[in-house]
Amino acid sequence: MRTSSLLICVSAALALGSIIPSVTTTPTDLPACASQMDGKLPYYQPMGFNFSGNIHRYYVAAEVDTWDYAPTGYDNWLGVPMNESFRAQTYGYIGSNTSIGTTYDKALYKGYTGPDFAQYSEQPDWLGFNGPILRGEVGDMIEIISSRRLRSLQMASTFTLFSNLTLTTSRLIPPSSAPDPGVDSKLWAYHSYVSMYQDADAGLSGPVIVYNPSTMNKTMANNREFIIFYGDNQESNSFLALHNVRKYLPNMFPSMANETGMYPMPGAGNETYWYPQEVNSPLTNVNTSVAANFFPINGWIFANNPPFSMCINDPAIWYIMDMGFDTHVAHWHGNNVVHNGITMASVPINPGQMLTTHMTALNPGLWQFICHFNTHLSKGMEAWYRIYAPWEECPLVPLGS
Ligand SMILES: *[C@@H]1O[C@H](CO)[C@@H](O)[C@H](O)[C@H]1NC(C)=O
Ligand SMILES: *[C@@H]1O[C@H](CO)[C@@H](O)[C@H](O)[C@H]1NC(C)=O
Ligand SMILES: *[C@@H]1O[C@H](CO)[C@@H](O)[C@H](O)[C@H]1NC(C)=O
Ligand SMILES: *[C@@H]1O[C@H](CO)[C@@H](O)[C@H](O)[C@H]1NC(C)=O
Ligand SMILES: *[C@@H]1O[C@H](CO)[C@@H](O)[C@H](O)[C@H]1NC(C)=O
Ligand SMILES: *[C@@H]1O[C@H](CO)[C@@H](O)[C@H](O)[C@H]1NC(C)=O
Ligand SMILES: *[C@@H]1O[C@H](CO)[C@@H](O)[C@H](O)[C@H]1NC(C)=O
Ligand SMILES: *[C@@H]1O[C@H](CO)[C@@H](O)[C@H](O)[C@H]1NC(C)=O
Ligand SMILES: [Cu+2]
Repeated sequence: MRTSSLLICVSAALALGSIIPSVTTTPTDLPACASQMDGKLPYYQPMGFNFSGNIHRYYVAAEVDTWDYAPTGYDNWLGVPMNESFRAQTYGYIGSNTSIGTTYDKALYKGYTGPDFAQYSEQPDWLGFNGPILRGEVGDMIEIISSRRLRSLQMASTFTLFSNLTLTTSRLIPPSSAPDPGVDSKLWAYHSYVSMYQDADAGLSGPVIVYNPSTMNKTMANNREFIIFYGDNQESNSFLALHNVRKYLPNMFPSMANETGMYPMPGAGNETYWYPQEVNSPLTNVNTSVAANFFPINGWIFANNPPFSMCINDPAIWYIMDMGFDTHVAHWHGNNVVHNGITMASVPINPGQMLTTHMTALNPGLWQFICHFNTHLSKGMEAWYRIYAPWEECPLVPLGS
């Protein structure tokens, strides 16, 4: 097994949108990493950064987890079981002995409560396969231990790709990450960046919310905050594609694995840098009739999500992110959103972009929000949201409490 500490360090790091990456320690063991969560400011602080004294600590592991894009077993858009949905049939979402169906192993970020990585941190049920929500105010520091606890995966039959490396990183939130004028919060994101395309198809991204100074608790208490992740997952291109065939369709594995030509372009780059990308982008014969393309919202297709819920008149902040390779058009039935001061029915978003939009929950009902591109919609890009009516009891914890 070949490894390179430099590269594994890079590959394990979370790429955080626009938050100044500062000192990243060398990979080491967990206790050593934990002791580096010492609240010390990194030696370089960008101009205008005025440390608030607040430190937020997060414990994030990249893990392999089994994920079902349609756990209810229903296409809740047509209102029929998946196996009777013409859309699910058309796009290869029905499991068989030659198609994996809707359940795959994915690489996902998981939040833990402490440096022992013993217990998952609590996350909202609608968050789906997003990584844990990281938060902080401008002027704060975020300290993260990230750990790769991907189970030992045999990509080829010959070696184990992942180990349990951990590293500590400190991130400052400078004024250049601040919310837009007139609002107190803004969405950023983190994602894996070994081989971006294969990583994104496997999962491995999550949200970061940045607040203005002294507004985080207040904003969280007085708004329903929702993350919606418009993604696209080509399971045939996930770096776990071959692993999935081996696990879920073992009979097909021999014809899918190309043991001789598994890694593209041997010798094409400086191996010190290139090797992790090579092993993360295995050349396989896995195709879309075996492992389908999904267009999920937070990991769910065909409104399989637990509804995003509000009481009537609640202010809501919808944070939207797009981490795949396609443009999406976020569209809510029943209620409009305000984006940059403009009331909109639909909000377009490009890959790698994050947007923060605001809604007042005026129109009660169980509504869908979708991607307005027909092709994405057909492949599952719709989710539920609910606004409880004035004439029914709202079971949610009231805002401001
Ligand atoms: C930095 O914070 C200190 C203490 O709160 C304050 O006195 C100072 O004006 C701030 N500087 C800037 C540039 O915001
Ligand atoms: C779908 O699955 C159900 C339950 O397994 C079964 O009763 C039904 O016949 C299936 N429908 C089709 C079209 O295969
Ligand atoms: C898949 O199952 C069908 C019948 O259920 C069988 O005829 C076929 O040979 C199987 N194919 C493979 C590749 O196992
Ligand atoms: C990684 O950590 C897990 C859980 O602590 C352990 O079961 C596993 O053996 C470790 N793997 C390696 C390669 O050290
Ligand atoms: C914000 O809430 C957190 C967690 O409840 C608490 O520890 C912190 O002191 C609060 N900050 C302020 C400024 O009230
Ligand atoms: C395996 O990969 C090699 C190198 O890319 C290629 O020449 C060969 O045709 C592939 N074999 C199969 C069965 O796809
Ligand atoms: C590859 O990168 C390493 C690390 O920067 C460097 O030491 C080495 O000289 C490079 N090799 C080549 C062939 O450029
Ligand atoms: C996908 O691969 C399987 C197994 O090799 C093959 O039977 C099927 O025709 C392929 N489908 C496409 C669309 O290439
Ligand atoms: Cu779309």
